Amino acid sequence: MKAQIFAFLWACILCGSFADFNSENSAKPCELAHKGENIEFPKDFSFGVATSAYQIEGAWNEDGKAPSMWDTYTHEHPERISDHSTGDDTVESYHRFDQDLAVLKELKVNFYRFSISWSRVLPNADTSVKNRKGIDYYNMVIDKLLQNNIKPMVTMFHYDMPESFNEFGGFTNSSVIDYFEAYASFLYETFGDRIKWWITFNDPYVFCGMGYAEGTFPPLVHSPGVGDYICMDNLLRSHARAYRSYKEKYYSYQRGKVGININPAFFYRKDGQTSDELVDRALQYQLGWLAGPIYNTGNYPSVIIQDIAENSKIEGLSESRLPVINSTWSDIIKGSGDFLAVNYYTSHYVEIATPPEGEVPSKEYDSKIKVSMDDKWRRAKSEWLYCVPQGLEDVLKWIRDKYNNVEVLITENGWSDDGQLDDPQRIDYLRAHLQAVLNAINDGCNVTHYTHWSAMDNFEWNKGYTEKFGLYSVNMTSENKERFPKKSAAFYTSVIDSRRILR
Ligand code: PNW
Repeated sequence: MKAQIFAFLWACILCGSFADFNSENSAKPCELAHKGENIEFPKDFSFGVATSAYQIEGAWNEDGKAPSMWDTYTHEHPERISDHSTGDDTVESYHRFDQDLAVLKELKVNFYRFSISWSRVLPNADTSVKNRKGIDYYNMVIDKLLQNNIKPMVTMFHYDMPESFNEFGGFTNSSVIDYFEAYASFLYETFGDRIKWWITFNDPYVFCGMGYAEGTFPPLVHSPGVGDYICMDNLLRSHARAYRSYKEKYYSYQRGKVGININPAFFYRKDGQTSDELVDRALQYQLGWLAGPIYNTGNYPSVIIQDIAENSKIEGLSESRLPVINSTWSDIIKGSGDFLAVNYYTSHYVEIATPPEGEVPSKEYDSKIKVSMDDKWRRAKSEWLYCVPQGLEDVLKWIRDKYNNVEVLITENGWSDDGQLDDPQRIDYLRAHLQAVLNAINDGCNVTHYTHWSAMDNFEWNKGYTEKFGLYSVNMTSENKERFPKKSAAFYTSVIDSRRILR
């Protein structure tokens, strides 16, 4: 009896403090005022939603698919996933694409961004085996989208490296460049008659940083300042070669576009000063690391080259930890993007750390910066995600100014919660970020697509099914895994219908 009373009291305390967090949190601003004259999105502006293969497909070992490193990782390390879950089945999109299609039709999206599982179509990672059933699945997806007037947009690589290639080094083995180029060419050949939007890589910073520096994502390598830099370098070269292959062999008759996806934040000075130098440094270390070489100079940003060379010397190394891009490679890399795809979620405060913080070596240490969040910003369920819509507007303007107003696609933007159908916070976030996009367009930014992450709740990497980003909820306990619209889904459709952000 005592224990029951105690449990009851404890529950009350917990629910009380949760209610406090929630009401206090929702009182925080998550909005952005309209700027400029136009209140309508341009006629040819497209709205879509995104997913990725490992997060939604399931069928991890069916019909000839070989494991990716996310399959082996979740099987071997359940303790690393918040709810000890895996993506073995997830929302079963491999078997339930018709249900996904119904969602997309109901949302009235203009396009659908999904990713192809490399080891589902090429189980050996190379082109020695082309898995018919895997290819048939994506052909079915693409054809049904087109029949319904929904443009397919493909991500070639969304974290799920084939395990067979991971075993011999993954993105630290420079053979990955040849393997990725062959994979990309195979995709152009097989699907390029119908795919006009190709994204080579999703979120290189997250992938290389968590996989090869922090060691919190597979392949669990802890090698900050070395492993992550090599990963980024091989990934950049893989991207550039895949781009060149398209231009040389496929573009003349397929006429599509190829770009890369980067996840920037904007940075605001903690000391309130207005000089741009620190903000620029922070952005170069993040967005500029890959966008600089591709959309600007063909080489890494000079601030990065200098800092890392200096520190490497102090550490007694004969060469910089940052790989060198020679002139042959520079020519391949420079200009290797028809558009820049941006996943924007949140922003940070930035300050110079004196002395520099972080492990020696590490990106944190090399960059000499320290980032933080503001208590005044509204927080999502994910601890890294705060609502800072102004950051999206500012990032878009920075891209406009630094990269010659390259075409920008927002390929992800979204909010996490517990998955409730009544989700006013997601609506606030969506509304404010759409406003940021419209403000940026009114200010001359060349943004042509907005994509919400995600179409439906799915496997959120190390957070399993505990953080939900969907416009639709999925009944995970029923046999048919029905998808149900949240209130935010209707709001998004109202924007797509009216091309305005309704109050
Ligand atoms: C994206 N950040 O990753 C991924 O592409 C999705 O697969 C994922 O489900 C989604 O975000 C939600 O986490 C990001 O810290 C993770 O700014 C973190 C950040 C950005 C993108």
